[in-house]
Amino acid sequence: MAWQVMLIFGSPVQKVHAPSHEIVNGKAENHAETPQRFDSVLAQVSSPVRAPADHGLAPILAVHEADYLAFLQSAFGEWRVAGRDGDAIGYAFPVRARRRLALARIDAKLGQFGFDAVTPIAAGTWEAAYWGAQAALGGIAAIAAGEARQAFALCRPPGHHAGADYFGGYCYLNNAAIAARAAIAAGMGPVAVLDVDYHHGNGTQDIFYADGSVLFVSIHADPRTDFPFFWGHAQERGAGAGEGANLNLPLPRGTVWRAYAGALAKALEAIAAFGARMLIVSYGADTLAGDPIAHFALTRDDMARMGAAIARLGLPTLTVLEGGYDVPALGDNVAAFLAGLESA
Ligand code: Q9C
Ligand code: ZN
Repeated sequence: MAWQVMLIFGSPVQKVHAPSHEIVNGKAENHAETPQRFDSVLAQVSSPVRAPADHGLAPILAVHEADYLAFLQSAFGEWRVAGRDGDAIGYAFPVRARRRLALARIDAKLGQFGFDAVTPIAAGTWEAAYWGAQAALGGIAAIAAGEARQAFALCRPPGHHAGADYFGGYCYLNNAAIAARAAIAAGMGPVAVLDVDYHHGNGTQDIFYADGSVLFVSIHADPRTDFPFFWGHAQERGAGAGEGANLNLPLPRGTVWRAYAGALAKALEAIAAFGARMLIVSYGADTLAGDPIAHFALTRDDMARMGAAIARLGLPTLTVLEGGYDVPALGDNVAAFLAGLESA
């Protein structure tokens, strides 16, 4: 048996982000992406969770625009100054001619930088997202230093729907992309990002779409039926220097392990063919049967199978947490996936 060290990173500050509501079917419902998700994972992982060092804003600025980061830091305060209760949420979005305008009103800024009505900015959103990104950077630093061959970052809020200058899909900072750029800066490239969350990782795709130094591969629910709808279609293959470095493998609702494993085999083949030397996995447990907002039908044992299949690539691997909304089951699924990853 190979005794690989899996180091786990996360900060309790990540729990201060606690949005109350999201818009579901036209009504305000309790938000699915809760701080209890952090505790569910904390209770089930086998090794102690390390608080990450503060790597500062520079590695985040390697992915996100400075004005977008300034907005994330000031938005909730501006919302309060405007006399509003509750969380900041936009209601008007620029589908045509999206560009930077010197907008005064917080509602306008929320539309300029956000793309949906399910991703509120709450009191602790910036601090939680910042420390989630630091958790991912802690994992890269540990692997770069040879302390571990694998790491897991307990990122919540999640990251894969966030782009260079936008938030959405419960995501504000793209932890996987920040980690990928940090890995390249540390000389660990070429990097592949494998996204196995139920939803397409549109933010990660967008960040690397014309960047041939990172391969992005995603297995997800067909965007014709599922969020984020506008991205994740099979014909999106990258552009310019990134032409061919984007692979989307959409699957229908109801997908079970047999069909999922076929898509995973294609994904792993593409990662090997790309010549990746470092792997970042965006792991969402929302592929689990019975997830309250998603519609695949994988089991806990399938999570272990998925981890083991990925481990056969033999690459240094950072896993970052994305979705998974069956809160009591989340920690056990993460633990099963990580045990699979450590088994090869
Ligand atoms: N009625 C992540 O998993 N819409 N984000 C769901 C359900 C938003 C998911 C609608 C889903 C966002 C990281
Ligand atoms: Zn998801």
